[in-house]
Amino acid sequence: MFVTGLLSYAAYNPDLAAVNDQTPDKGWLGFYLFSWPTSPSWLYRLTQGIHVTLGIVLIPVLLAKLWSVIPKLFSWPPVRSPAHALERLSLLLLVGGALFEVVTGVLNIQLHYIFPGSFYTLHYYGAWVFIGAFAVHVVLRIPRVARALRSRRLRTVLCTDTAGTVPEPLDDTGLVSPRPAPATVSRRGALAMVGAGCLALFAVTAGQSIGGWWRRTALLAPHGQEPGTGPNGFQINKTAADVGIRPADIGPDWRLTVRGPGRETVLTLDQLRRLPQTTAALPIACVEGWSTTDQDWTGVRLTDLAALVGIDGSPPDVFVESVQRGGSFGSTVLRDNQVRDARSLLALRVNGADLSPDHGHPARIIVPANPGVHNTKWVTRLTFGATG
Ligand SMILES: Nc1nc2c(c(=O)[nH]1)N[C@H]1C(S)=C(S)[C@@H](COP(=O)(O)O)O[C@H]1N2
Ligand SMILES: [Mo]
Repeated sequence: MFVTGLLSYAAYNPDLAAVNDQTPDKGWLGFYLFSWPTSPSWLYRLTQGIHVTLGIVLIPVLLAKLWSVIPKLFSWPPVRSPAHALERLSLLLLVGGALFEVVTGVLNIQLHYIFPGSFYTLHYYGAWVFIGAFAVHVVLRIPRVARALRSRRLRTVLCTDTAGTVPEPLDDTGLVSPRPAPATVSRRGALAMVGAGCLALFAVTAGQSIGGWWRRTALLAPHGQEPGTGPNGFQINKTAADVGIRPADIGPDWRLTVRGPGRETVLTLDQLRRLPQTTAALPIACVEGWSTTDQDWTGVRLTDLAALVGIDGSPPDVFVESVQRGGSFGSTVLRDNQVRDARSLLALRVNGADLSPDHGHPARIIVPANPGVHNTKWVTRLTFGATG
């Protein structure tokens, strides 16, 4: 979870520009940031699919783990020494961090933005708090874990029914209830329940990341299972109406402005259509974990648009703006390595048809392995060499 989360953050190019990033003061927590590659084109589909699917699938494991340590809440006295106090504080960060990450993550993928601030900031800092506490916890507990695992055989545990299930012997860890009631579930029963919960969640979640036909099995996906039919019949994140795009904004008066150092050119949709057209099979992969299978996008290469304003050879980063007013997804900065990929397009068509208004008509960005949110729809201005 932590690694795929950090990868997702790097994929956003947060070190490029303020429009990409809502995480202020991250300082050296961003030490690892790197240029997110464009190959393989399904890279973000994979890493973010794993992040979100795994996050959901592990919820029963987290709940079972917390349930197993409930006796600790009642251990008395709550603090025995300064060292003990420190250790309990680290547990607060561990348990709090884990719950916080799950709750903010699930709220985000269910499109429920009730956060006091930016999701990125909260989820990013939360992840670092959790992983720090987790590392401390693992180091402190490894010897006890090893002892406990050696003390019994898995086979024996799996063969013991509820009647034969006896509590752990009382020790000084506070993990065992001092006056346990008779067992109501065997250890194997508890394991099976958690496993079945994980499997059930996997079965109704994974389809949204696999895309295509499998989307129908994603019963927990907030966008619904059926994205429509025809060339434009694949998942839509936000419709034109959702973000306040007016028909006039994307009608005959729409223009594309391309800017380079000291040069600017303005194109109509017809002029764009007369430029050399390239087709690339690329997916859309959203931070929320859903993604599409490859769609055939057709449009003008970003490198060809850079050449229009006199940038030949290796184009720099590009600042992309849409006709959208307000909101946070209306603009983005793409890195030079993304601009240079021959499959990076300002797309006008998809699967052989004009883009529908909801998929970004008249023109949208599509870049291989790019997080969905940076594939800006309803584009109206490209500024090469600027970062917002
Ligand atoms: N202008 C604009 N572009 C946008 C968005 C938006 O809200 N406004 N949403 C982004 C997000 S979060 C995703 S995942 C993709 C989804 O593209 P689609 O709706 O065509 O599938 O578009 C991106 N482009
Ligand atoms: Mo997205």
